[in-house]
Amino acid sequence: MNLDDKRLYESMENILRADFACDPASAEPRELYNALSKAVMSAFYHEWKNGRDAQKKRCAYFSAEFLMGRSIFANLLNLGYYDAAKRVLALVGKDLNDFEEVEDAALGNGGLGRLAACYLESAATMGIPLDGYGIRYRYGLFRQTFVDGYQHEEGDDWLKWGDPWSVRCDRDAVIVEFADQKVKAVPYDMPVFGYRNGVVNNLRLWSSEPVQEFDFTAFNDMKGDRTALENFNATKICDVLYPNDNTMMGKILRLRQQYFLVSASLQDVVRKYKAQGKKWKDLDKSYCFQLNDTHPVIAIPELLRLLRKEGMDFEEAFAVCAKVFNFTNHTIMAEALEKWDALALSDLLPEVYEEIVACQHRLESEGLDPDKYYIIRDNVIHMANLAIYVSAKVNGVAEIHTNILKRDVFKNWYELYPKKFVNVTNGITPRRWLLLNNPALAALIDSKIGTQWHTDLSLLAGLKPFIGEILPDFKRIKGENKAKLAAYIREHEGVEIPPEFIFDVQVKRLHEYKRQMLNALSILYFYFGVKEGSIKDFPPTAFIFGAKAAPGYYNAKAIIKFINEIAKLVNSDPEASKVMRVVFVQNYNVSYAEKIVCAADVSEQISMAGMEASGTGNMKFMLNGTVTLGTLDGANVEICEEAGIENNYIFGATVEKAEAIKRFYCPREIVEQDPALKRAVETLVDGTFSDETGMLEKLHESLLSGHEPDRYLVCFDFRSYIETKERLLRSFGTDEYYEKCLLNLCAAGKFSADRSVMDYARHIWKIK
Ligand code: 26Q
Repeated sequence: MNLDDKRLYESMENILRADFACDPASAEPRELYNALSKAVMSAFYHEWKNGRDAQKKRCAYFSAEFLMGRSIFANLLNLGYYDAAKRVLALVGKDLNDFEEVEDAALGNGGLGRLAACYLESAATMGIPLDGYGIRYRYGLFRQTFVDGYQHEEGDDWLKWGDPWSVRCDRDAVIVEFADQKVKAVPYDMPVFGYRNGVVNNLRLWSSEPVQEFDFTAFNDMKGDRTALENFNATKICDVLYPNDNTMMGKILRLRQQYFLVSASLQDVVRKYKAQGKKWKDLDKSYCFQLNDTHPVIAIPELLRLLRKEGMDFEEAFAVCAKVFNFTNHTIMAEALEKWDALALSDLLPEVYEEIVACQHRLESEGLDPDKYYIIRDNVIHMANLAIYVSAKVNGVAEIHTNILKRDVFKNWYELYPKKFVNVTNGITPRRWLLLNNPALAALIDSKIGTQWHTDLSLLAGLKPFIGEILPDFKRIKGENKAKLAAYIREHEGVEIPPEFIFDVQVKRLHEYKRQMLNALSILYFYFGVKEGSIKDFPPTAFIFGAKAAPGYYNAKAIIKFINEIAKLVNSDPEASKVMRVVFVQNYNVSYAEKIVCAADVSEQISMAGMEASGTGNMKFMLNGTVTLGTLDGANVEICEEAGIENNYIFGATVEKAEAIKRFYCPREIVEQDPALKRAVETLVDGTFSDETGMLEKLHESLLSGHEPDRYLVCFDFRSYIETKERLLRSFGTDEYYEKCLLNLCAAGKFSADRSVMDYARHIWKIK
């Protein structure tokens, strides 16, 4: 046993004795997990709590979501403790795999929340002083199961095994005030470890609690005294994450969550800033705030309010805010842009509302066209407009997305403030999304170009000359990853997928614009083609889906049912199942993604052009050596720029074309002229599938009739998709195909979140 192992073992042993009254040999996995995590935490206490330079400017990343996934494996990797932990566990006959039962911290919905998590890790690795501020939801994104092919939701008890990676900081608790209640905000701090560089940044998640101890007698008596009820409600604020993704819901509890997050976080920063004894007008020299979409935008009027309380006049306070806030937009969809009813907001937060009104007045006084520039109009508050008006910088998340913001969504604002608008293309952390999820491939790369690329992903380009050499090993590793995934799917979904099949994967939130429907219809097209004999020698393919639908999103849930019915049809067919399998995995989350991404042969990124702001799943697959079957949308465009369009499989209408088509689009005509497409579409209503709810019929309706039939051009892109997909599947297995995979891997450098956070630091935060 070397010194590190010995220290780790002894530290674990002490924790097990004190907290669980057991020793390493008798401890259960849950107890070992807590002890190992806490032992690591205590070893890095000094770097975490004393390692910050008070002179350095810091950025606070305000986000309603942080989709962290599991911390233990990523932290061990970053700290270089992975092997030590393995050895120490082996001493008592245990294994890191025992911790596969640990729940994900799913305090986010999808892309936006996972991006925040990747940025925290990358900032720590790049030595950028970035702190996360969020909400410690008691229940994260719901746990999904399928019952008879329909999605069911259950509460996500992510704290089941405890939360050893957080520390409750009672001494930093603050009070948050609403018009009708006061609540205590208690912070839980989570260390964010840089990759083997000794840097530890912080993620501070707030939890709401009653101001006073709960008084049952008063509660039972309800003596005209509001306090008891207020206290009872306090815990509710952080109860649960709203499960919506790219759709707005005007729920007042959601506004309470947003203000709770923002008020507590700003009080925290204000307290620290005051302790430094500096002048308020210089706040931007010490701090800036990145607003992750509109969800935390209420921070702007809240800081105005606080600065006025500190004695500034509105113009002075405005000048400070216009320097410290920056705003990231993640979607162009009108239904996702946040709006709040002015009356409801002024009832809940009267002083904050006054500041928003003051912003509106200031805007009016600039003599601009009030139809083009407004924050409040018809008693509705437009949060994105408020954010743009006051922020120093506004950014989109991929080139094409930023261009659409400038040209279209925020056109008027761009004309007024052209210099405010910048692009920062999204990225992913290569530590979690290659080193951790695909260690064999990472080791293969190391053996050719060393390990520098772990923190400078552009160096992957240096692997190009070795492509021929590593090809056989790459194939073998992919094969092994596929076999592992197939075993996992067999165990968890009860579906058999032969590992030698092509793994064609679409995993992401379920949304009509992402067009899981297009994929589904293509599977039916291939199925009927194989059955009828019009498609010969179909390359054996497993179509793998993973997605959660927002519980209130009817069509999204219908699409899940549809795909599950297709899976039943295909998998139980003795002929078709020889060359096709379909599986929709349950409860797709970060940990499932780690297993899937390293095992995919085809990455489906097939959103209607102009709709996907960036996408980040596309980058994860690329980094693991997977070709993209996709549209020219979001970051797919830049993936093709980097890796060559000829090395990917691009189909469908471009943004320009899609916009033009939409004006005189009639999907019914297309379907009538395409019998194979018609056959697939008609399965929704011809009794092929069992569905008592009528939701499949409704899907049929939304494709062919109704107000805006086939809003996302599924029928229009169908042929182009089928042709490209069939060409891709038929090229699978050739050396040329594997070369394309590796050329994509070599070109993935741009999509490191390290590059993204450096872009933010240089151009937006002005740090370093
Ligand atoms: C708003 C109001 C009320 C309730 C919920 C919401 C809400 C919650 C989450 C609205 C939107 C979201 C999430 C949006 C999102 O994840 N967008 C994705 O962001 C990624 C990171 O930039 C991009 O890669 C994706 O393209 C984009 O869809």
